[in-house]
Amino acid sequence: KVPPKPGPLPRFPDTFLWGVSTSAFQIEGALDEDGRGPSAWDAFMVEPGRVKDGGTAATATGHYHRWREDLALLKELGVGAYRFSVAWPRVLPSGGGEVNVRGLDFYDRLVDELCAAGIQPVPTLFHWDTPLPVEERGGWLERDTARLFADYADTVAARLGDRVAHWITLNEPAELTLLGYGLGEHAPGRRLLFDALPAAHHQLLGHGLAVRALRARGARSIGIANSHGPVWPLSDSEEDTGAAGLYDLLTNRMFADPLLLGRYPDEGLAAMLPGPVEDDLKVISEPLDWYGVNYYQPTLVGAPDPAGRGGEFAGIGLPAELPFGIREIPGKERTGFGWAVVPEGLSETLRTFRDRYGDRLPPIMITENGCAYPEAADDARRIAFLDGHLRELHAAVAEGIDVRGYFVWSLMDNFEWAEGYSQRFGLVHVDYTTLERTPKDSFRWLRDALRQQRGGAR
Ligand code: GBH
Repeated sequence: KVPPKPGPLPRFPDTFLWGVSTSAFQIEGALDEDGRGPSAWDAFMVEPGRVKDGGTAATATGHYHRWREDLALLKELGVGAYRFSVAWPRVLPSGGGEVNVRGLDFYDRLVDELCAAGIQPVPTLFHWDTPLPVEERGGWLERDTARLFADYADTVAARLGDRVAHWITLNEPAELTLLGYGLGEHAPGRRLLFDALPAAHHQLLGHGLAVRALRARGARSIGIANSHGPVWPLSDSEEDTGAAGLYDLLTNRMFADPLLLGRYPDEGLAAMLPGPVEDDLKVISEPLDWYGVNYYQPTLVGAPDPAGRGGEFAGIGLPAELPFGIREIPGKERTGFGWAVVPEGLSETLRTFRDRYGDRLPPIMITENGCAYPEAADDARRIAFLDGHLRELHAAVAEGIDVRGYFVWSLMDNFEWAEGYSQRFGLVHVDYTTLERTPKDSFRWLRDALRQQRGGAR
């Protein structure tokens, strides 16, 4: 069933920032070029069975060589901002020490050309591509990685800081902790379950230290991109609400509370961290200029299934020994990835943030929202998805929640981590044989919507 083309979107504030997002490892390719060192993902993706169909990011979309073409697409789309990530292993192949100037040159050119096109550069400093030598010393399980990350942030800011509009320190530390260190479905492939929690604390500490390093270099607008979504209990039984509460704690509050309130939400949780964390929390809660939310969908959570199935997280079977189980949300359309389409979960997330954090909450940016569908060109379902989410976002803004921007994930189809090339999130189709880019209907829809937001100008 193809939904009809939606009518015009309600009007967002004139200063609202419209953008699209990508990340280095998912688009660049050229992993051995210009002095780049390996990342944890370089090693992980070639292990048998790790990535669907044996896909690797060796070429990905070829963006490292085709970035001018991609910049032309951004111009054509008419976005005011572009969120990309800087690859730590391009800048510091060993994680620290010697700077690889050719790696920085790449982002320097990109930033220059974005500015020349009137598109604000919004770099993310870390989107899961930990330098392999750092990973081999324990990666984010080690406290020292936080310090190395802050030094890296300083190096990037020294080169790009005069032109960068908004900085993002980390992308989704929750996902790296849970999928990378907890369940082993992402690099580095560790399956530590609750023993993965130190990786969360060290990422948050690295974030806080990086905020200080960026500010010392004159940065004025710093945020983070965290994944958030409502957690719905399967029933109002004590077992189900308890399980949902724990899941909410681990995926939402454990990451937002330290940043916004300067404390962990639960003492039992804090006890599992490499303590004492009091002084670290002062660093972690360094005030932010804005808070980035990546929203995909709510999660329906209940007590563990007595049959011993843990349910699925991101398509991954959860180990039955976890004290919660994820269930399929009934009665909703699903994306190609199988994720439920729930636009009202976006406004619910924002209301929850307003209620929980009150005047401790800085302005919000939606740093990712999007969906995977297989259609190469006529992606009416993506248009309906984006339209639905933007209407919910508008409702939240109209209620007075201070949201300053919205970024679609993603500009183009790309390497979807453990899913390889099987899930296409792009507004632009990528042919992985020829690397040809072809805008989908959703690209033209967003271009027209942005024109209309500007009052028909341009
Ligand atoms: C983001 O993570 C990443 O930042 C980005 O790199 C990635 O390409 C993009 O999203 C698309 O995946 O219903 O139980 O299966 C997404 C984080 C975590 C969001 C899992 C959806 C599904 C839970 N995702 N979640 S479940």
